[in-house]
Amino acid sequence: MAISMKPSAYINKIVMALMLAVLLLIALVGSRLGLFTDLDEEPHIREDADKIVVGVSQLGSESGWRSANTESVQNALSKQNGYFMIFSNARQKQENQIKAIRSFIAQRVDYIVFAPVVKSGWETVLQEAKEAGIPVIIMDRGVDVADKNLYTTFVGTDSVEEGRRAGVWLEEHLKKQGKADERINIVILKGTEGSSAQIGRTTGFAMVSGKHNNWNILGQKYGDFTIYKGKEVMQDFLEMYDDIDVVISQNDDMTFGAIEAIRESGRTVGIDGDITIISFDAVYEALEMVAEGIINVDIECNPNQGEYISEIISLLESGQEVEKRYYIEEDVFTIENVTEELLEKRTY
Ligand code: GZL
Repeated sequence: MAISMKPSAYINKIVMALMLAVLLLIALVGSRLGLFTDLDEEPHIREDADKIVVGVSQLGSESGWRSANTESVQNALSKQNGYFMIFSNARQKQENQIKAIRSFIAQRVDYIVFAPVVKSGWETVLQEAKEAGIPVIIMDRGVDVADKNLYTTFVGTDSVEEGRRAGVWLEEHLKKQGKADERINIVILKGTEGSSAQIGRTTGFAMVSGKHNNWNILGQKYGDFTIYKGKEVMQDFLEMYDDIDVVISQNDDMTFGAIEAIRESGRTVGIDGDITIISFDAVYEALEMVAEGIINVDIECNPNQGEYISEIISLLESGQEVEKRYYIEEDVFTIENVTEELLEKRTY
């Protein structure tokens, strides 16, 4: 029995056949044009074949510090220095970093450098890079992976030590003020939730604050390392508490926003102000505010990591061993040591 088809069924069949033909055409043309990277293909012959090809996944451009960090990497991994750099800005999204790293693997770069926006969730993509035989250099922030062999080395800063330094400075400051035993009301503006910088600075400061029962932490909120969010969080704190003595702000951009909010509320900041300001990063604009007595102390976090990365790649290129971790020198800045001479020499 012939199965008679309704007219609409004929049309569906024709449409399906046409769609299939179109898809086949796209695949044929696409492969001719090299639109699809087949992992088993021979690596594409790149322009600048003599260059070291480095895929860089930067987490974003959220702060002045981040811009300085990016500039440092781009200056170090330049064509003049023998590199062909492929740069990706993840705009604070982990999935964008994972996509970028997979793209670097598909392009068979020689090295991958990435600043992880958060600590966790990297095992799978780092395993893929390892299986592709591509060394991974982690920059600025850390990752939580059980197998440390999933990356070659880490170049960055010790955020726990930075947090501890903030606590030690506050201990000394209160002693000088004769307030070592007074009740001190503190609010904390935290950086990007889950980032090693936020976790480390919070942990380091808590190592000191936990020793002082008279230090009363009124509240801690995430300000995402940005000026806008820092201001918003500080406005919330000012509405909730009318007796804040100290602000711990985990980067200068949030500090700029917080100071704006405090001044708009009619209160003052800094050495002769109502509220003591403790900040992190020590970017140029913030150091000027330290010199003016507006920010009481700024715990440095050095963004100049590009040259370290270039050095490490040179060692690896010549078959030499590298350390598992490279911490960059950092300082603590107050009105006492932020001089005109120091400001003239600052590169960020
Ligand atoms: C710290 C770095 C932080 C800076 C912020 O190592 O990851 O991210 O403190 C930046 O300014 O946004």
